Amino acid sequence: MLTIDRIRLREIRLPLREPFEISSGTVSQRRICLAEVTSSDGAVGWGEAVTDALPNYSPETIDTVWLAVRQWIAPRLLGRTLVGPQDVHDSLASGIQGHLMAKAMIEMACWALTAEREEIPLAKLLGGTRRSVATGISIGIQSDPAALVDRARQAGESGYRKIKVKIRPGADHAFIAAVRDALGAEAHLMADANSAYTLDDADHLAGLDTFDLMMIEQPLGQDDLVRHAALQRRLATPICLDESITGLERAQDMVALGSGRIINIKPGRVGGFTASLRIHDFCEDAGVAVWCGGMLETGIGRAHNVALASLPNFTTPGDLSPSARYWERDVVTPEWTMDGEGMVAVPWGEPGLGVAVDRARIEELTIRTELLGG
Ligand code: OSB
Ligand code: MG
Repeated sequence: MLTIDRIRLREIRLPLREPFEISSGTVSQRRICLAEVTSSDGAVGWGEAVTDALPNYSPETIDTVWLAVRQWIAPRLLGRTLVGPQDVHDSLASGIQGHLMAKAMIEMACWALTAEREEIPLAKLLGGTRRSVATGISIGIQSDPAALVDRARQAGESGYRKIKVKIRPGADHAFIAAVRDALGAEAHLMADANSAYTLDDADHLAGLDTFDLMMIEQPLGQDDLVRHAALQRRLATPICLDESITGLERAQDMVALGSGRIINIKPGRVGGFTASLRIHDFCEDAGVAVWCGGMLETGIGRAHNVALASLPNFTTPGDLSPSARYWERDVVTPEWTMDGEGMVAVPWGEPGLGVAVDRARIEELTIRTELLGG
């Protein structure tokens, strides 16, 4: 049984070590919403929203997350007794449309709280099996191909198992060609467009087929499952959907329509772990590869992602870079690290998140806080 007594929301500001540019915008300092959920027996679980300041990746922002939790999500959950974290997703499904990132933050905090309380690793609670997870890097748009090649080379040398390059019209073929040329035929390369193209660009995108990419992620708009299907028919490169997959039904639609062949599961985007597990299991049955994406999370969101990526059907390296790729100093101890083979250890020896939340560090970064319930 799980009774949620209170939820503390926090906004922290955390500068990235270097700006991260995608087709729809650049972020230099992250605005991150964290939630600390406390149960009636005093257990605590942390959640992190995958939003930022602007609605460029999805309609949600840190401010809509805050509003949705305060106005609709917290009142639905506070003081209610649930059988367990498995119930949170469906409890929030009816009567609150959308706001999946806000729901995910709270839902995932409830799973972390339960793992903490049962003194088992979050990975185990979720049904994970891997001792370590393979990681890839996501490299933002660079000023020119030579700068991108530098980054990609460094990444390859540090052990990353997959190199994802952000693209947009005007920064695509020449950039990818340069990286393929520099890293050789064996390198595991992919591109992520974050919806920067339209179906009119089909021939242009088919030109990427010669670079033997593992996949091209989200070339078209979030709602464009039908157009993605038309595009996939014209590409040899598999399409991977990110923004479009907001739950199990969209994953089923992708398969039914042929809109893509691979799914980037971000638990923070699909409404949390329950939805992620449903998508994972469906894809396993359907023979669709999945991998765990990232949203420049702190060590808290990273703990959630690493735990999820330990499930068996996460067969492709995730965007699970170590803390030092993003921050001067993370908000957890120990920080997340990666070995020379591109593997991140799943903390099986520790209960809950598997890392300690550094409260003093978080306090220092906090801009605002609000206590709901209690
Ligand atoms: O599309 O995967 C994406 C970051 C911000 C917004 C969208 C995306 C990303 C990333 C970052 O690719 C991956 C990471 O966390 O390292
Ligand atoms: Mg993406």
